[in-house]
This record gives sequence, structure tokens and C-alpha cells, in this order.
Amino acid sequence: MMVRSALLNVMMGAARKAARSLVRDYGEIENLQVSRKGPSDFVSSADLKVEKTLRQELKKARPAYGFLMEEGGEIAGDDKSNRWIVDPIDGTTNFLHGIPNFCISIALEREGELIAGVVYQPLGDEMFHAEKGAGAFLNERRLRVSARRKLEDSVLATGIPFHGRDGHEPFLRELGVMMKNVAGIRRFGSAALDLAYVAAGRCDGYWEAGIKPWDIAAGIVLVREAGGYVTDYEGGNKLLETGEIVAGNDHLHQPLLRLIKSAHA
Ligand code: LIP
Repeated sequence: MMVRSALLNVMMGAARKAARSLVRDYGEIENLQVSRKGPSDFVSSADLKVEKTLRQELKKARPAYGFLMEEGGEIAGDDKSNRWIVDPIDGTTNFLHGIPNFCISIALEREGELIAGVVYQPLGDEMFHAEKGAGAFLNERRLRVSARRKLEDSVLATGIPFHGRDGHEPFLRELGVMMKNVAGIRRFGSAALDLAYVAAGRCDGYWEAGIKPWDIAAGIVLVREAGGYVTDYEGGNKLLETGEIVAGNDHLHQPLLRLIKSAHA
């Protein structure tokens, strides 16, 4: 019987509670209030409702912790060492289009280090969770990254910049290099689920630039606790600062980094 820590129980409990309104709203997306945050970038009343529930549940359990939330921004806590990093709906554009690939993402950062992550895909009831030193799991099943050794056998996930976003040219150069070397590339539309799929061995790697801390924080813990590697484009650990991320298993991470470097050489 797998024993979960009190911390993970708090995070998974909050995600499950917030998912109730999310699944209900998904069934009535045409009735949702939606506003534009920027070009092709939307927030709906569903995002705000989920974020409010997550904040209430996490605050009830850990009153002094701070927050960094996609909609609410930075909210300082009395305890400066602990910060929740929260994306109420990762894959909002999918959600608003009725594409069933979105999730709730919650991470805990302690003393500047990501130590726990939960990514909950409510429609499939897939609860991905991990805590530093305790491994990564999908519901009750322990996760390991894939064992594929060759790029030509690998399937990668990525994010594609869109209208109003920077980075179109650099991305097209990266895509051009990757296409020549791998077995497949997927654009699922949720960075948090892309990383969860790497942790689960469904994808062999993932890369993206221009990504936000709340999109990737929980997924980073999942991949590392499943035996994978996650760095910025320089091979370092400035992922949340740079918004550049490369994830893969121990055979493919370095070759992926080299390909990205070659695309910008
Ligand atoms: C999305 C990410 C995705 C990225 C999109 C967007 P959101 O997050 O999950 O990987 O390509 O541009 O940032 O906006 O759905 O929380």
C-alpha cells in the first residue's frame, strides 16, 4: 500500500475539489464568461473559479505560505521559504475549444527549490504526483521515464508560438532540426501534461521556449522524480527565469540539448 505524505494529500485534495467546478464548466463552455488577456490569450470565469478554490484550500492547510498564480500573480506569505506555484487551467485554449486536454497544476517551491508537484487531468481522472526523494506516480502506479535510447525512435512534445507571441523564427529553426531527427512531434497544448507524459514514458522528450513558471513547475518535479532530466536551453537550472525548457530521459536529454544549440548556431 503506497503511503502519501500529508503535503501531497493537501495538494491532491485541493486539485480534486477545484476540478469539480472545472468539469461542470467544461460541459457548459458556451455559457462561460471569457475575456482577452492579450492577443489570442484568454481567461474564463472557470479559470478564476478554480484558482479561487485552490487558493482557499491551500491557504486553509498552510496559512503562511505564499503564492505565484497565473491569474492572481505573486501573493507574499508570512513564511518566505514556501511558495505555491499554481496554474488553475493549463491548456486554457484547449478547454475553451472543447478539446479534452487540460489540467490543474500545483507545485511547491521551498527555499527556491521545487520539491513537490501535482498535475491533475480531471476528465481522465489522471492524478500525476511527485515529491522530492519519493518518486513520481500516476494515481497508484509508480512512473519511470521511457528507456528509448535513439532520437530516431523518439516522440517529442512541444509548444508552438501563436498570434501575438514572440519566438516564431527561433521555434521554426528548432522544429526544422528536430523534424529531421525524431520519429514524431506532438503539440498537445498543455506544458504541464507534456511534462507528465515524459514522466510517464508516453513521450520521450519535450522542449519549449517562452513558457511561464506556473505552466512547468509541477511537471519539472514529476520528470525528475521519474528518473528524467529537465534543464534550460544552456543545460542549467534557470528554467523558471528563462522560460526555456528541455526534458528527456538520460539517453536523449543531452542529444536534444545539442540539437537545440545547433538550431541557433
Ligand atoms: C499554455 C501552455 C502551452 C503553451 C501555451 C500556453 P495556458 O498555458 O501549457 O504549453 O504552449 O502557449 O502557455 O495558457 O493554457 O495556461
